[in-house]
Amino acid sequence: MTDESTRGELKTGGGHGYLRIATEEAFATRELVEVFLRMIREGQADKGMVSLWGFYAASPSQRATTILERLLDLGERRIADMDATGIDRAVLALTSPGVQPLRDHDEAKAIASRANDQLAEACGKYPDRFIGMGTLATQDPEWSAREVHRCARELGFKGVQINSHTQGEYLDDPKYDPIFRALVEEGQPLYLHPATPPDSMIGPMLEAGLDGAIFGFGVETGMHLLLLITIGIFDRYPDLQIMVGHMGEALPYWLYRLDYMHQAGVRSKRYERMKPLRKTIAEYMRSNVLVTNSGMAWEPAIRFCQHVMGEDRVMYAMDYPYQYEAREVHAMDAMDMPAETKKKFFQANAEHWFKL
Ligand code: 1DF
Ligand code: MN
Repeated sequence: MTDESTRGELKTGGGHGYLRIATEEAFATRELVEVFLRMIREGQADKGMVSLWGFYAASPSQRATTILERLLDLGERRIADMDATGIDRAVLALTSPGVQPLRDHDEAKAIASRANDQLAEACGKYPDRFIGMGTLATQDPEWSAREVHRCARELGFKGVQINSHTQGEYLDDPKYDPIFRALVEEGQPLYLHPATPPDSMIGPMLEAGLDGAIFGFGVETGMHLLLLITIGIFDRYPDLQIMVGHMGEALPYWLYRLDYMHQAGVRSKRYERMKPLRKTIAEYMRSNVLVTNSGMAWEPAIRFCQHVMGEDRVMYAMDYPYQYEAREVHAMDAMDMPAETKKKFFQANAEHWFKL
């Protein structure tokens, strides 16, 4: 956290007109980090994992060591960091890529369910501060559907997070349908969180250092959401809500061109997979997609998204511990928008869409 104490304290409790609910906050379990390191050591990790977790789990740099410490804490240290930045409640999820890269499905399921149990325990200990989202071993869609139900009914979680591709496969593959069906049955959102692009995409980004949060995450995840929209996921599940971070992974800014070219593609029957949809992509963004400003504490982008998607669909996120910055909370507090709109951004939209 950069020191911005000159601007005064950030307090929890809503005295300034709203609670701050941060909606894309990460934790890790020790066994997951150990598995990442083992995969890297044994040559089973893809290039993205070598880049991302080779850094966070093994670099002696200050950034990596403090982030790793904070990821592993679901107790007093995290609460103290939330207090210090005025975060009333955090929606927590197992950090990316979760267990999705694991080749051994039984190991993936065991680590995912233990992570869910550990998160549920922390939420039980801090019920007014922590809100849980489940993690899934998407390698096994039927198991994952059962885990969606367990997370909702037994663990009290409010949604699930999937970290983009699973070993190069995307959720538009029909085999993942049970996961969507389970989410709709529970009335819970999917948070489609970034992962590093698979080896088939990461090539030119890697050497330039563009593979991770700086850009590769967004390319991978924005494309993933487009794959889902264009396969007609929201025609199949009109009540499904998908959340994405980082101001919509660039899709809001692209909407005009996306719709123009999508409709041109449909009319010309250029691609077998590109079928007519009931709505335009812009309309789905206004009925089935929610965005958070994780990593994007930038008023122009936030106001643009509120304008094109509706102010009920844009929510606050810090992306703790990867972007733990008090000055960003100050900047968001200072945004030039009506008090009611700001309360929606920080509090009311999260309460509504996560059903808190
Ligand atoms: C980073 C950023 C890593 C985000 C993350 O999970 C993550 C990063 C491993 O800065 O390397 O969730 N993020 O969402 O921006
Ligand atoms: Mn994140």
